[in-house]
Amino acid sequence: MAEPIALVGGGAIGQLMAGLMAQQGIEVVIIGRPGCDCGVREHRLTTLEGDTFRHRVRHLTPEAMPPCRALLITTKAYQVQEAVTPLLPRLSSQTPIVLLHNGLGPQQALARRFPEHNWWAGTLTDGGLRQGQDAVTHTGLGQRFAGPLLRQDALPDALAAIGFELDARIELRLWHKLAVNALINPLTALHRCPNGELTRAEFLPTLTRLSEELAEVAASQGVSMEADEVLALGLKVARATAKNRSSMLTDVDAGRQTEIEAISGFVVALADKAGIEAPTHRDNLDRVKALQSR
Ligand code: KPL
Repeated sequence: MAEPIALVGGGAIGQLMAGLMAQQGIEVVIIGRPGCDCGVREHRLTTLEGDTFRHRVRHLTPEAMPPCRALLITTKAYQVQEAVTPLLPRLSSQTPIVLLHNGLGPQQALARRFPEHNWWAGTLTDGGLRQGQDAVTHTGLGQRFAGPLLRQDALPDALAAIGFELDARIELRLWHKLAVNALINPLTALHRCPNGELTRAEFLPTLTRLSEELAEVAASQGVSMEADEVLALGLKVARATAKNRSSMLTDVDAGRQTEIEAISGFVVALADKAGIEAPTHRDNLDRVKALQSR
């Protein structure tokens, strides 16, 4: 029998990945925190067509992770390093480790620290809504891309089976996703509004400054993104997801830690390193951190 896919992070995207793979007959095991409740649980995926797909998933502690054909990480950006590091000794250096979180920073940090492992990063634009502990609704069909960070490698078959495409320049795609998140997420959290509100004229000056600063920081890293391209992308996604509450707004409302450090914090840290001013991203960083600590 083929080895299973191991998945860490049981939020909406993690459960969506598990459900889509189970539909393709691929076994997924979910790795919880040390000491978590283990056992086989029934999960439910409500498909785009409104059908209910039920599948059984083994939940295991990190120490019980079996040999797997790939490890998928769908935790929040700030949880990735702590979640993945203890699992590394249980993985072969060939096993793809696929990081699917928002923001940038942890991907490069992990790949630099453990270059013997087969690091991948990916991004997807599907919508998923978690409905209870083991249930998720697929709310929007998106595009799914993944690419290796250190090696040339073929797309893991389990990712291909659920519609991921190989992107050999995944870092550029991650920069585009970072740009979208850096324009939309902090402002929606600070103004407590759905994404579509940001297309109103009053937000244009701030979005323009965020785009200009981001393009300058990207250029300092050898990443070519024009400010007007960044702005157009941010506005396009804000329009396309107009009714969505961003993940950062949802986190703030739930009193959870946000991914601000891997989004605005990443931009500000690179700006500081390159001696560039990024005052609008810094302002977002400070204000969202202040919201979190209330
Ligand atoms: O990725 C997102 C998020 O909320 O984190 C966007 C694209 C902004 C959709 O809400």
